[in-house]
Amino acid sequence: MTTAYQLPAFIGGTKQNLIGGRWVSAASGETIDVINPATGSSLGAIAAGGAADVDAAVRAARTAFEGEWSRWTPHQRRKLLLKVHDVVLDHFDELALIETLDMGAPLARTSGLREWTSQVLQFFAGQTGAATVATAPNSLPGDFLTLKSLEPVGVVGGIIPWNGPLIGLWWIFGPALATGCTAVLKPAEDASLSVLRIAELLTEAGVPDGVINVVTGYGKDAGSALAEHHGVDRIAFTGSVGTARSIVRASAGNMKRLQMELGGKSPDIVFADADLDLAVPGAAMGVYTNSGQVCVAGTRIFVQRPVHDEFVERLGEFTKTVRVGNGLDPETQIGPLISARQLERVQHYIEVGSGEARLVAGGSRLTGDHAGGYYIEPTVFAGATNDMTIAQEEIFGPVATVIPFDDMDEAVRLANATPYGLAGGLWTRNVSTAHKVSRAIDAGTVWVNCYGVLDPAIGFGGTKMSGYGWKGAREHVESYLYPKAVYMNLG
Ligand code: TXE
Repeated sequence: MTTAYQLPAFIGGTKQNLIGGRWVSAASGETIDVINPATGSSLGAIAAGGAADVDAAVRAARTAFEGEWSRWTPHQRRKLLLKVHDVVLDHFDELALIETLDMGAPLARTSGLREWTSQVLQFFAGQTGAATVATAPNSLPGDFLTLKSLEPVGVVGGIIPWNGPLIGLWWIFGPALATGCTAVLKPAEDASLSVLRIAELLTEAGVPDGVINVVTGYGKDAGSALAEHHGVDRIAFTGSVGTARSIVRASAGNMKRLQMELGGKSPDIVFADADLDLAVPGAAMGVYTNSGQVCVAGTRIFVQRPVHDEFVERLGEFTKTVRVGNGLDPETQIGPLISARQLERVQHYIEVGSGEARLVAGGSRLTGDHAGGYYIEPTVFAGATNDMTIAQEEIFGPVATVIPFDDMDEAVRLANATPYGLAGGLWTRNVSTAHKVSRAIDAGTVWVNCYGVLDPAIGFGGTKMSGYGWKGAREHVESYLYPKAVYMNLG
């Protein structure tokens, strides 16, 4: 049952790109249909941007970077970010609805991002003074004055995926606005609407023309053109490892600075002394949230043998209670997958998993009222080992794989036996276990007795094949700046 809602006026028609403060169609005139994953019906179209559009956007971003924007003081940029904060929050109900319609996440989740959005914008507003200048008056023999400053790197190309554009875009716009960089953002072809609406709001909030540009389109056209463009100084990418490799190669031409946040196959370890009332729903939702389309999803659940059977049984029971449906229904906990392609991918892995391990719950596509959408039941496999395909490859769907273990050493060894290193979790009442294991897990972020919480002032990032470059905190801001030394002989 979906409650009555008013379709935002923004939905429908053909959207254009924002280039140099003007809304323009793709040079080719081509468009991409926008599909509501909950119903399979059309929400309009976006521009299918390509190399010519990216080139125009990069030129506009360069002109803005070298123009009036370069003379804005940190104080002015802070005021601008706070204004953006207010305008975006004023429109948050509309933005959440657009995101739900466009990429399927439940309204409960997208509206719940209001507080996080407020925090992330306030955080970046507080970072506009990061480009400080340090002086060292007497550090060299003779009469020298040395200055060390941090300068904005220039034009930043952002390439983001479809699993949470309402979150992903701030990791690019936030630091760009804070540091005086300019940006060209290429959202995913499957979910661009909330980015385009926010681009309108940024203009309304007073972001100068050309500082923020948005070019929609396919990765092979607009994305690769951005990665190759010699007018781009830095690429911030979130997505798959395969695409990351091609971006790394394409960006070598002018030695772009890179930030790569890729996938994961994160371990979530349940020790025998854990509070299972907390661990069962916590670990389950650590996989199912956003239909499993989360880079940090804790998809490999390692459970210590004394509680293994009880845990599996309770996880199966919990999973059957999770409400899957149209994200507009306030009761819905899990919406559809993003696309027919993603549904096919997840179904393929469920088939592989059924041949490798024991299916405990879920596993089927929803039919009946849900036939038009890309819904899959949350799914649990048990009796698995860490070398199985479902334990090694990122599925990006609501599929949990439970693997038993005997002791702490084995848990850590199995947890780290993956090419990825984005995140991990553990559930225990023992503070010593919590410390030892959280240090031993090879991952950028570890949660203890919780999963997926994120403070923009602390941030997160990955290691190994999950990429490099921290999102959030001072490190993120500094990666939009480069250090510069000036040695002055005063003699
Ligand atoms: O990702 P892509 P896809 C993983 C997840 C998912 C799989 C495939 O396992 O099932 O990747 O998803 C743009 N040059 N993650 O195919 O291709 C593309 O248009 C430049 C994990 O959607 O990486 C989109 O904007 N750009 C991940 C963005 O890259 C290119 C989130 C991501 O798409 C390009 C998403 C190219 N050659 C998927 N090709 C996470 N870490 O959260 C594509 N793009």
